Amino acid sequence: MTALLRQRDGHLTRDLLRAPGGFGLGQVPARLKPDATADLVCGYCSTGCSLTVHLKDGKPVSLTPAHDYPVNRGVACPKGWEALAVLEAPDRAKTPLRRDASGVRRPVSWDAALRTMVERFKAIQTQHGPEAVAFLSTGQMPTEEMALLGALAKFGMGMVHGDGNTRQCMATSVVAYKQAFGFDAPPYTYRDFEQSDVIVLVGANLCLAHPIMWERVLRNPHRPDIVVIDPRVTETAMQATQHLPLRPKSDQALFYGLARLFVERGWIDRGYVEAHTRGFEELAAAVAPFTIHRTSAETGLPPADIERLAATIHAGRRVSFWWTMGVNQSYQGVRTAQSIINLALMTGNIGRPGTGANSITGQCNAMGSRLFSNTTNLLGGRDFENADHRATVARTLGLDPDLIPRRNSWAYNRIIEGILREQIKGLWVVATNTAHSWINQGQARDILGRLDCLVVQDMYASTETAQMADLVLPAAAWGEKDGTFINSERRIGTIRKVARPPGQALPDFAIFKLVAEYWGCGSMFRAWESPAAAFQILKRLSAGQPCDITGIAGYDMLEEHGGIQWPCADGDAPPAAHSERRLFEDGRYWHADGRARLLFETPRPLPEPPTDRFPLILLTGRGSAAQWHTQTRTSKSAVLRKLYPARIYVEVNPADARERGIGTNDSVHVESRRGRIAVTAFVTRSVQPGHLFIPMHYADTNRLTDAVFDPYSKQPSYKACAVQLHPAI
Ligand SMILES: Nc1nc2c(c(=O)[nH]1)N[C@H]1C(S)=C(S)[C@@H](COP(=O)(O)OP(=O)(O)OC[C@H]3O[C@@H](n4cnc5c(=O)[nH]c(N)nc54)[C@H](O)[C@@H]3O)O[C@H]1N2
Ligand SMILES: Nc1nc2c(c(=O)[nH]1)N[C@H]1C(S)=C(S)[C@@H](COP(=O)(O)OP(=O)(O)OC[C@H]3O[C@@H](n4cnc5c(=O)[nH]c(N)nc54)[C@H](O)[C@@H]3O)O[C@H]1N2
Ligand code: SF4
Ligand SMILES: [Mo]
Repeated sequence: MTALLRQRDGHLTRDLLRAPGGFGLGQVPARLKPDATADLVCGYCSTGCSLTVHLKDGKPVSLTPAHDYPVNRGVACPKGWEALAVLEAPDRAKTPLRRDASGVRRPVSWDAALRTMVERFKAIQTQHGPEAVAFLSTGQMPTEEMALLGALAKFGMGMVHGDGNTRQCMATSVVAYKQAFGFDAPPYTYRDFEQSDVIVLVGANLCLAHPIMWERVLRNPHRPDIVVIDPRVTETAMQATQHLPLRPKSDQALFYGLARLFVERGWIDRGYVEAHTRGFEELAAAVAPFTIHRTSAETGLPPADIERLAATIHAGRRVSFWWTMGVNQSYQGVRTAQSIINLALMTGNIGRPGTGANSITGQCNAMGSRLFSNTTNLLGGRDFENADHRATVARTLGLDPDLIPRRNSWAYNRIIEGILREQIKGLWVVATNTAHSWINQGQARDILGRLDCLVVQDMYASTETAQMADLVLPAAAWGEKDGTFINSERRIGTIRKVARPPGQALPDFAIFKLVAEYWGCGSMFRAWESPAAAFQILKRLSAGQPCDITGIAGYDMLEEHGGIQWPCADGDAPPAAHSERRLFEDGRYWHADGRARLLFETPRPLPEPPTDRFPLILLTGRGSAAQWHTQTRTSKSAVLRKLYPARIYVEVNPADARERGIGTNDSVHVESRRGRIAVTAFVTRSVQPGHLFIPMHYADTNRLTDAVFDPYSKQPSYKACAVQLHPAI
């Protein structure tokens, strides 16, 4: 039987490798001439720049930013320029690795790896129930791959729980938008950056984190007021016309204080509020206690600065509000995001050029994950708990509706807790580095270590999480496979295979197909024969949803148009090439009554306030434009390595440094209730007295952070915990 299986699977593997759509191990696909160019959407951040890869003799030799793409128009940041360089690193995962009885990871064949994975996961499910195996995925794979993983895991392998690293990043915006607008939809187009006369950036450091969006701000011909609300003097704040260095997590109080001022002064767009929103009177009553004095006391901002910001927003004709992780990564992120949405709605700053309540996304395909990964949403932005939605998805996929779980997945934090409580015994981690990026890392690693079986699917075998794995599955990377990403402005763009994956590494799509075959549910996914075929399935899954993309013929149309923003429904006039579209121009939202909701709640104090023992607040975030997250990719480029400090460092205000006798480049210890780490001091006024900042890119940072979460979105509150700083003696 085993021999038969092996023979059959051997055939299958070979068939899959030969399949159309670029699974293959061979050179670049035949459709690309040996000396051609191909345009690929960048695989790092959500800006979604297009990069032109130049091939010589069938190999990629260089890359330049695409000139005619509506997103980046000929520019790219250092990560984009170096995107090819990181593919050839020596620590690429080239063959499956399996941990043997003595604890050493040894190379094995795909056949052995897949048999091991299936045997061990099935044994866990037999003993502890199907829910005892879960997955964690990503915002950094093509939508076709995420959708196949989510469908395979939940419909084919019987899992109920699967979440993504987008929980660490976007969950707050998802919930905020769903509750306010009736669907998860960032409403803007990047042209809004160029059309605003007031740009309000809340907890967003565009200059580092979205440099090409910042380029769009610089193209604004209206000499806009640029307001940065951030406790730190970031690179973006340095270029702002107004910087409000508020106390961490006091944004909600600030926006309620602003709302009160607007109500008091009659600066409300009454016509818009009455026609398109619900809950204004209740909101006005709820913000009444936020007098300028209370707001000033809670935010630490002088009353005059708050008044000035109010006056600027009131005077603006096209005001856009943008937020990122300074808002989302908070124990009260959802209500904070909604306090921003409220102000945009109350002032009628939405649905017109240069306006909007705009959450900027993070990873290249965060939006694909939000709509199609089948984690928190059922495929196509639907709801697992809704029988009609399950029926539609089952019909579209030709499946028995009973195969679709009737309840939502646990969120990431609950999956981790489930391991601790021995409810989850097997975990499949795909394209995320939990052992580095998850909050309170000491605890997270201890918990991952308790699993019966940890499978890690990554392009590198060296990540902190892969090093803990029982089984490593080697994945092809960006540039080595086909598919689509959805950027921050809802634009769908393509990536193409231009390079050969190293060794036996396979595109994630092919790995999922193989897992399906070995699991015995391959027949459920026959129609998913290639990424291009999967795209046609995604289109059908989107039909009738706000994110309807049935009007997009396929990859060629996407490439001809310079990407296409959703919605793009079949029957609608096709969008003009290179067009830029925003949502809500008709003032209709996706709640049944067509109105947006104004939502609020009393702000809460910091969960871990400073004390005598831990008197400082630690902020974390992006450290440079050249570093990406846990650095698995960006640390492989010699060019990028020159652009950031190799060693972990902490930014300290001169007052706190002086008090402790600390100078720049001194070795210091930063300690929280979770642990103590050794870092280098950088004394700078960019952080306020009482605050420290450590970039997230270094493995030790999350040894300090405190595992608290927003109650609605379950997003981790990475950006404020209590710490102490000592000289290292
Ligand atoms: N170079 C680079 N670019 C990236 C990434 C990367 O790793 N490297 N990652 C991408 C991803 S996935 C994401 S999610 C984005 C993140 O993009 P950003 O959110 O812009 O980046 P962060 O530095 O995490 O956080 C932004 C700011 O929030 C501030 N902040 C902290 N607490 C508060 C608060 O309570 N209120 C306010 N108003 N501000 C606060 C911090 O001081 C920080 O300057 O970047 C994307 N782009
Ligand atoms: N303290 C602190 N912690 C944070 C944050 C913070 O601001 N402060 N920010 C949080 C945020 S917003 C985010 S998004 C997370 C990010 O956290 P992670 O998702 O853990 O970070 P990455 O380094 O991007 O991990 C992606 C992994 O996927 C692999 N990979 C890349 N491409 C592919 C592919 O095509 N296939 C496969 N199979 N693997 C691939 C990479 O090698 C890498 O190991 O970190 C969070 N953690
Ligand atoms: S800004 Fe983002 S999408 Fe553009 S090149 Fe840089 S990392 Fe890539
Ligand atoms: Mo993120």
